[in-house]
Amino acid sequence: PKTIFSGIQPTGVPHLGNYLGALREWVNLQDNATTDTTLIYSLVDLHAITIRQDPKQLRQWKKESLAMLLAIGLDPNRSIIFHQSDVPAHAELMWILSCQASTGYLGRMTQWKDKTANEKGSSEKLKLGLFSYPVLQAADVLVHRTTHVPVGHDQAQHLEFAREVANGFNHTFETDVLFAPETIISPAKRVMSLTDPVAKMSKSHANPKSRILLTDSEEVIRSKVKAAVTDSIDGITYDPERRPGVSNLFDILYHADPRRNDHDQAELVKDLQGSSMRIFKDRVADTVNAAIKDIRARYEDLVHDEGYLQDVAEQGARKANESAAATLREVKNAVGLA
Ligand code: AQP
Repeated sequence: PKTIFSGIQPTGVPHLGNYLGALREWVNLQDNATTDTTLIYSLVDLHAITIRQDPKQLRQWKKESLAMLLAIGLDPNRSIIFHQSDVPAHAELMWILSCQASTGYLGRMTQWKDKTANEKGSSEKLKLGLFSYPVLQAADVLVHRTTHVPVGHDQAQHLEFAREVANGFNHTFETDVLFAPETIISPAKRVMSLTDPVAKMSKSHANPKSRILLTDSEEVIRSKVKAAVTDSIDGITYDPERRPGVSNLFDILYHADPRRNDHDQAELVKDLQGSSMRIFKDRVADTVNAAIKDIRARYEDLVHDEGYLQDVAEQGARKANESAAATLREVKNAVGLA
């Protein structure tokens, strides 16, 4: 039997990068899963508060993110979908693992180094939760005895840490209660920002034109793609080093196309070589719109159905609590807490 776990932070409406890099893979895994596979998908709200959130806004984003997970095609009867803070075992296991994890290892994490680079010299402002969140991430995965974790490239290092923590714990307490999970890296590349194509597309970037939201109308998609930063080199070529903007649009076009598996990207590049930038961008906008229009329509219905969303959250919390309870009990036993 397999157990698949993954999470997304409810820090805004998910964007095309979240979808192509992660969420679409979650649905694929669900739709191709055999009956002995357990699928667990979490809205990781405890991770979201590692940076300051407005309480009203966070509550709204939690609801919207849940509606979006359903809109993309996750089925609550097939996948366990839940808010992380509804399952206290995550935070409880995190504490126990924190007493095992080395601060040196955590300090070497790329994301910590990136996020702290601009806060140099002001450790008063740097929060402990931001430093230790890979430990919470390890607990998220380990508490469900996950065997496989689908993530984007940027998360591979944190998964390595989770394996290290699991093996270290088992070794220290002479047990085999924790499973070291395998990583499933998403086939899609990182989707880059439309306004700054050397940075990744992100929910929290200040400029809303930098990302395409899964809720964007056709008109909005068209205008964002039209305004996407490219370059003044003639023609359309694929060259991520010299032409990051155009190449990002190529990647989006290729990965958003449902027929992508029938041809490779080089063919697509050859097809479009002679096009003008306007025609190329139109094609990108059309393809993105076609890929997300049904999601957008389902989302509009779901997000207003408060009763249904609450039922799904309660059902998910109940199942996730059950899934986590056995591991936590055995961990506490191993440590001598129970
Ligand atoms: N630009 C991206 N391209 C491909 N995959 C991406 N992911 C995020 N951005 C891209 C993948 O989406 C999943 C959920 O991400 P997350 O919400 O947990 O956090 P994040 O990676 O920090 O995403 P954002 O959108 O940039 O959010 P904020 O701005 O809140 O930090 C992950 O599997 C991630 O790899």
